[in-house]
Amino acid sequence: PRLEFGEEKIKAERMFGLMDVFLKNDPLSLQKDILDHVEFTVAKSRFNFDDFEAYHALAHSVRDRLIERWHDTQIHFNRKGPKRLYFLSLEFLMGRSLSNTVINLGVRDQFADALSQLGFEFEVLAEQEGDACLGNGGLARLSACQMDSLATLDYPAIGYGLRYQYGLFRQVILDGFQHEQPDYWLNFGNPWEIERVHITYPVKFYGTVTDEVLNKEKHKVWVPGEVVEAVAYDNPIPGYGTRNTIVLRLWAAKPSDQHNMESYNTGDYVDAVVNRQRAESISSILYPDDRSYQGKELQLKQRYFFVSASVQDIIRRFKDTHKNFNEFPEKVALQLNDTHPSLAIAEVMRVLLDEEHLGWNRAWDIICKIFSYTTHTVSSEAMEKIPVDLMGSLLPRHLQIIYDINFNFMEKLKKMIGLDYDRLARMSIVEEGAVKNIRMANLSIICCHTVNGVSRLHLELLKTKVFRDFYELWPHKFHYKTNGVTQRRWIVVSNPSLCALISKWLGTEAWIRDIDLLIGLRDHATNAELHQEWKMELCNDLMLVCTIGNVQVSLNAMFDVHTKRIHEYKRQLLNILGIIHRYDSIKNMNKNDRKKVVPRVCIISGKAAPGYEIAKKIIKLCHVVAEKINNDNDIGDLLKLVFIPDYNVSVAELVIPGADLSQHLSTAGHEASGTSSMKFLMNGCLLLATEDGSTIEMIEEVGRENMFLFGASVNDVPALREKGPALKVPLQFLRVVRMIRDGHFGLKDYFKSLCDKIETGNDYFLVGADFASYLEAQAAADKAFVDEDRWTQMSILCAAGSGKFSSDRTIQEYAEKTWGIQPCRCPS
Ligand code: KOT
Repeated sequence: PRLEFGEEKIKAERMFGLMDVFLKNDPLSLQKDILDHVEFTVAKSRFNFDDFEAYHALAHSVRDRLIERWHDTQIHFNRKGPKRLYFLSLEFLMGRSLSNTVINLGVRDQFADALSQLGFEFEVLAEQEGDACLGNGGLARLSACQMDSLATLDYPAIGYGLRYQYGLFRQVILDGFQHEQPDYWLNFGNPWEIERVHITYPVKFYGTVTDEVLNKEKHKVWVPGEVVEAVAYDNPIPGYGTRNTIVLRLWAAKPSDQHNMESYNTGDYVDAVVNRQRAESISSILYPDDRSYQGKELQLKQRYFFVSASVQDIIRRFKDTHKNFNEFPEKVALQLNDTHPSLAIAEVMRVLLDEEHLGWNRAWDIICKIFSYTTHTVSSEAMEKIPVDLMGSLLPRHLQIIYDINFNFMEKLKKMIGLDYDRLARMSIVEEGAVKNIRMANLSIICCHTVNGVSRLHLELLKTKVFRDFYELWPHKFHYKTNGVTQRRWIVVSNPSLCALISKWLGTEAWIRDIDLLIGLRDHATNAELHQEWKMELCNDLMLVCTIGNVQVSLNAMFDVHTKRIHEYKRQLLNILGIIHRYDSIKNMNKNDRKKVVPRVCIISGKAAPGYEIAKKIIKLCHVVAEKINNDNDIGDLLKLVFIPDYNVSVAELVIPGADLSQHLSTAGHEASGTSSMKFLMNGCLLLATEDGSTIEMIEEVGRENMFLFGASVNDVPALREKGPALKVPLQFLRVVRMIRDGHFGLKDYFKSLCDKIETGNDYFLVGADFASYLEAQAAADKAFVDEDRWTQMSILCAAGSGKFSSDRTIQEYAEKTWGIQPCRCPS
């Protein structure tokens, strides 16, 4: 039986009194814990185990400490009863956990010492861990950074997601072509999760809705056609410099025991069991994203499964301490990470109406107070639309509710704007046409109290283009919170030498929790001693070299990095054309001029969505160009091109600290924010970038003179596109495209469609129009690189000015302005 609240309180107090009997972190205790886990968890002899087994034992010892703090945090939150944030996201890119966890717990050095006395090296064991890739890219890594900040800033928050059995596909390159392999990441066990066999909820699908009378009132009853069980897996997320440890709760689908029993009595037993097993497929796979929504049934099932389990969990937690729903909006904030979890709106409405029997007006009032939504895109193709037929068959009751919400909204809208049918049609949740669709963005805007963009420019585009009709109706709903990344992972974990250097020159480690202090580096930007140490630090290249396989590169070269998902708008093609131009220019230089060339190692890395043909061609093009350049003895060290396969969080952790220059080339107006640029900036890497997304805000923070900016601005883009075939492109551009067309790198037929895409008149992303300006920025980077002092100073100023781009700042803004939550710090 559950303890009464008062009893729980007494018990908790007793527990806090016993704090010093909890796990200890002295070397002997740690060694004993690790060896016990070798013997009893990994089940190997403590006298004979390898690195992999040692990693698991180590991870379990760390996990024990995490669990302890997490329990304390939970007890503390339960006692205080604060408003909680529920962060709903279908994607989290957590990467590895070990180093991040021990650093946040403040026990890294203790564990490293304990291990070394056992004859193991911490770093070597850390390498044994695989990445948790439960997401596609920017949006998913952002969720991970935000969880770290929520924990560190002591906010009472819970993250909800799906426990995919297959993470994002692994990219394998064969003969320069991308192939996809499944990432069955749980194969070797996952020490970072805690299976909660008792925290399960039934999730219903299909079936019919009937009217029933209960206590003289009419109610809708949904009789499902299929029921699946959701099981919770908890992943503790420790804060840094605090005892607070929050949780990321991921749901896995299991066959349901209570339902679908009929088949057992009537049909074939074996068939029935096999059928039941199919339930697990709901949470089995992460959909690779190509930014075009396809309306697949399994994907919709997956999203509803996630939403329903999370909503049941949230309502159960609330009802544990509340008798009615009056206080619900004061205790619950629900954040939708893009529209992917937006079915939660209809689900909460359904529960309040059909299960809690609240009237429509009361339920609707609650909905409007609890939901907020962040959009991560500027492209309307990426906006989620669910075919009405699909929704009607899978979620019949939700479709009714969405229709009712829409009806009410349309009636209200007509009164406000009159009978402007075009506008009414654009703003309706239901899109009419050959296939009727539910527009999830419209549903979200109508039901959320706040819609956030992810950079200032993004909000501007939402207001003037993407959501213009809605902005004109409800200007107060629209805001932005510029994205940020966590300095814990992106400096402290991945670049420990830079971390030590920063702490030394700031005279404190406090910047790890208080990023504003980073600006203090500016005071030393011209200090010769710092320059010396900073330059040594920039030579981190060595690490990078180890990762780029069998291409010989010079350490004096500029390491020029372009890593992100392969997408036309991100313009990896512009980079490759620039490299071909550089190659061609060097080939045509005399000996003297060659001496002035700044050697470059160009690194490109990123995955293409499996069905995205053009993106896959770009990867192949990169490989054929690399093949040609890297094997040209005449070029030697002056230019190398390397494609690093299977880009993920761990690859990013290696590449970012080693980069001198990083490229962010999106056509202006296409990148909602961009977050990799923030990680490079924090690491003192200079940026070659367009004025897009959050770059515009970086210019304000570090100064235009410390960046290499190029290309059309957002305001220029429409006019340039308008020009069509009359658009001027430089001769150099025509020349490099001609080289590809003529088969200079082979496969001319294969690359034809790629060349056609950037031909004048066809070049939607303006590769040709921006080419001259791109080459100028590249030349400026070369020039700055040879002036070591100037480069070093620019690098210091970039790191110093990167404070704004910490997710701590972002989360604090969300907490204060959107969610209305307060820190709730666990005593330590
Ligand atoms: C994917 C599908 C539909 C809608 C949005 C996406 C999406 C957007 N996935 N990742 N993003 C990126 O999110 C980042 C975090 O906000 C941004 O920095 C970046 O510009 C987006 O492209």
